[in-house]
Amino acid sequence: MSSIGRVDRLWRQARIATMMAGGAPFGLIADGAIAARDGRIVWAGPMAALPRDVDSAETIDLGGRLVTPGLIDCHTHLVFAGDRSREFDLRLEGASYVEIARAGGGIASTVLLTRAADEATLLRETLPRLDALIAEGVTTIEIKSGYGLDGDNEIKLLRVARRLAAERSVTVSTSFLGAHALPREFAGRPDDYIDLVCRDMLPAAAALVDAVDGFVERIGFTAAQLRRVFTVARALGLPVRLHAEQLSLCGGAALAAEFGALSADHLEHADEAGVAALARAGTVAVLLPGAYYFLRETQLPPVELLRRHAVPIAVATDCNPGSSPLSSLLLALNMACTLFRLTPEEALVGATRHAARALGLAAEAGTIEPGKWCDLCVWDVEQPAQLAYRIGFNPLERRIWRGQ
Ligand code: DI6
Ligand code: FE
Repeated sequence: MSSIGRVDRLWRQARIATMMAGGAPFGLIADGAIAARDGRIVWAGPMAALPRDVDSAETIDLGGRLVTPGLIDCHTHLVFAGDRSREFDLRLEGASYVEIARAGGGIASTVLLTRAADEATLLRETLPRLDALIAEGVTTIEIKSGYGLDGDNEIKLLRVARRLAAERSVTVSTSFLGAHALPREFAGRPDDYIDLVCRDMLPAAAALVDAVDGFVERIGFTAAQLRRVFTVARALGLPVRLHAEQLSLCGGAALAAEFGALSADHLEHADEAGVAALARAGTVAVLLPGAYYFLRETQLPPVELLRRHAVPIAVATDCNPGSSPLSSLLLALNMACTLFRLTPEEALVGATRHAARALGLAAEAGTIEPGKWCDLCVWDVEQPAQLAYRIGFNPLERRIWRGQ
């Protein structure tokens, strides 16, 4: 029997969904214990195998409750000002998302409001969205820029994203999304804007950035334009991710694969060649059912192809004001099952293990095993599948971030 020695905290009588691959469904341990030291898990396993020498400063009996890894929302546009409820009206009257964008609304309207807001205002407007996610057990969140679209405003958004990590007990991973939409001062000159992104904006933001994202789409940028941005990202040593094949097939999946992207996101219109390329590159497919639902899309992502090619699937909220004003990751799990036909286990893996991988954090988070951050959710449910099954119900009993 192994030895643990002194630990800060020991949780006992837990039903643990470790979310590790290869064992029982959900990596389930029926009657388990978890020990943490210095914010990391040092031991997790069945109570019967708990080393006798464990000496814990604090022991917590969970009374048989379910424990999962802390949830990871690996795709959000959390920091923005204002809302787009007027566009919601227009869409319900029949206008499409693309028509609204082409008429100067859409992302561009949020850019105007976001440029006008200072950091304190953005922080104040963003915290309720973050708190809603945290209340459901999110312990790691990815946050993109992309509503500034000039050097100073993109940096402002990234600084607010970093501030959020200081204000709350949550891990924030940032993505630079300068190539999200064409700012109106560059109307008709997309290549000039990409020049600015490559020469000035991205290098200036790099110190605040964990990865580089982009939007390859008819209302976004071409794959050739994003290739230039990704080439700069590579030179700066930054990993990439991409909004790919969301509204049409534009070659985003192939581009993501070409650069060994951490993730390719949305993918509703991806074809088999794109999926096979993602598989070869080891890129995670991030599915965003909130955007599919809110835009009333009908083209389903190619889930069967992703399974057949063994592409890891993650699920996220895409929380943003235009296509997915969703601040519930549990609802995203339910939607991934009801709309995309993921199994509850696939959905939960998608918000834990595969989400960690999509952020390049597979060694730190996403499963309950020794060495990882001690980020845990304790739930008042019997079965892990219930987390994806119920709608509009939050059974979180407690949330532990870095062992606390
Ligand atoms: N795809 C999306 O769904 C979001 N961004 C993107 O590239 C939408 C952002 C918005 O409409 O504000
Ligand atoms: Fe998005």
